[in-house]
Amino acid sequence: MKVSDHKNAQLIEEAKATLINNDLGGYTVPTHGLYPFQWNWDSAIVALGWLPFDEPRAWEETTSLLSAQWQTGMVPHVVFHQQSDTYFPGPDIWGVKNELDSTSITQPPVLASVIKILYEETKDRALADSQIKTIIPQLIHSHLWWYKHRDPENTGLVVSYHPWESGMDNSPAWDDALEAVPCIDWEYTRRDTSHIDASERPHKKEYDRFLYLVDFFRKMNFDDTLIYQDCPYRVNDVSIISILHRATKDLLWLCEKTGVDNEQTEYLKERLNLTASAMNKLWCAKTNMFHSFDTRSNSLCQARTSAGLLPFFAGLVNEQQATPLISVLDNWLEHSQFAISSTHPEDPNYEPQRYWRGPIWLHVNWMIMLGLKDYGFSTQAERITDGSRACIYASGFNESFHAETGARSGGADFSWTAAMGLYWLL
Ligand code: 9YW
Repeated sequence: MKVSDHKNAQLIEEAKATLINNDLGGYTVPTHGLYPFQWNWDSAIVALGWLPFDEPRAWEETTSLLSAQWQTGMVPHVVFHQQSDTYFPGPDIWGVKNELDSTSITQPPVLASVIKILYEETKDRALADSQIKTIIPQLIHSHLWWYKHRDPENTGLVVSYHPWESGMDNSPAWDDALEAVPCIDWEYTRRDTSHIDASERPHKKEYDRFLYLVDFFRKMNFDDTLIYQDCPYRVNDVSIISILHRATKDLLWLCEKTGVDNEQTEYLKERLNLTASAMNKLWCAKTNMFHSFDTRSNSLCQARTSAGLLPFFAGLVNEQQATPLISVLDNWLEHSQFAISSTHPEDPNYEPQRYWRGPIWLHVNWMIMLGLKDYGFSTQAERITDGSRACIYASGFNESFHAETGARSGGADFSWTAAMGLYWLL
């Protein structure tokens, strides 16, 4: 379904206004109140939203994020550019002492894939050429960090230390792995549930463990080696692995276009091969899809989540896996007139309105859609595009959408949804 041209033009104006209103000068907050800082993968997606109407601002979104890159190469999950007491936990709890305040973890590295799009689609070539020169070394630094620090044993599969790193905070995929994490022993006041109804947010038992991990990183002095050894939560997240893989390919494409060819790019190519040869570990022949892997209990994470479809985005689905995985996806889509929900509707932990346990997230659908196109599954790619657009028609630019009704779930006036509208759907 498509709405009238008039209605579409109106939605485009609303989407632009959402970004402009969430712009705090060089970076865009996901939404005011609930998320008042710069988030890593949000900013990458948001840059795509700026692109059609303000190219310099699109690039600036990415450079402001990269300005917080750690000396190690890590690009943090949140950059606390200014103070705000509407969010918890703030910089005092994270305890990072860098020039720019940030959290001590990262988020799915979709940035290089976005930069490739910016580079290809920016009309002002002088702008693109000048930006890319400084950005490529920063991206290389970040990707080397991922592979060296998050896969020090060269298994081919990087690890994540916190559900917030996955960007899919309370996904049922993390339930068992999180259960093994102790709870913190101090009192705290959450801020999220003063903005959004608790029925749409993670439970306290999850927050208690989220915060234990935050404390743990600080106690380890943010030392990657110590954290790798002792972190009670250590997961091969299939979403991060897939996004990183695609982003590394996109980064190498950028390097080739701009004549960067050195030991580091050779190393990244080797890493791509290593990951491709390790992916079978994440395939489950019972569910016919990919799952994350808990390296502490040595077992696959049980839940069937949309992350398990992201290997399409990475080109990491082999010939034998593609057909059964497409059947899973077809069945998934039969449950809703909208798009892919974050958890499969037949999964016992599916909750259609609770954050990453059911609602539809448009940027995840966009990545799955791109992957399906690459594999030639154009019918499914179109179906996901239409269903994603239907979410915006149903309730606007929300953080996410109720998996069955398309109603608002989470925050309103949300930047990445407006960006997906502007770049992809409207
Ligand atoms: C947090 C901002 C972020 C997103 C994540 C989402 C949520 C909460 O909000 O995280 O405190 O990091 O799960 O994907 O980047 O929109």
